[in-house]
Amino acid sequence: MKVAKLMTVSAVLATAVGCSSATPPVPQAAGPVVEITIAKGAVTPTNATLSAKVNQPITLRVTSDADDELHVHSTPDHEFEVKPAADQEFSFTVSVPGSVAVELHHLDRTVATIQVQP
Ligand SMILES: [Cu+2]
Repeated sequence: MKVAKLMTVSAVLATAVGCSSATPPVPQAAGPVVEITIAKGAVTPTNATLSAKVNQPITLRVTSDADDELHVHSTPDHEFEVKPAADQEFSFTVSVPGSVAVELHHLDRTVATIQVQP
C-alpha cells in the first residue's frame, strides 16, 4: 500500500514536468505513435518523453537495418522482435499508471519514457 502511494505521487510529478516541456497540439483518442529509426548502430529518438492514458493503445513504428529487441517496461511488460525492415508496427496498452521505459536491448538505449496517466 505504501509503495503504491509513493509511485502514484512520483508519476504525477513526472507528468507535470513532461507537460511543461512538450504539449501535444491535439489530444489523440487513439494514443501516441512513436516513430523509431535504427540505422548503422544508432537509434532515433533516444530519451523521448510522451504521455498516454491507461489502456490507451500505444504504437511503436520501427524502421530498422538490423535485428533488435524492443522492451516495454510496463506492467505487464511487452517484448517485440525488431527485424531489418521498414514500418514495423507494434501496439500495446499499459494497465498500471506510472513511468514506462521503452528500451532497445541490443543497442542498450532508452528510446522513450511514457508517462501513463490513470
Ligand atoms: Cu528491458
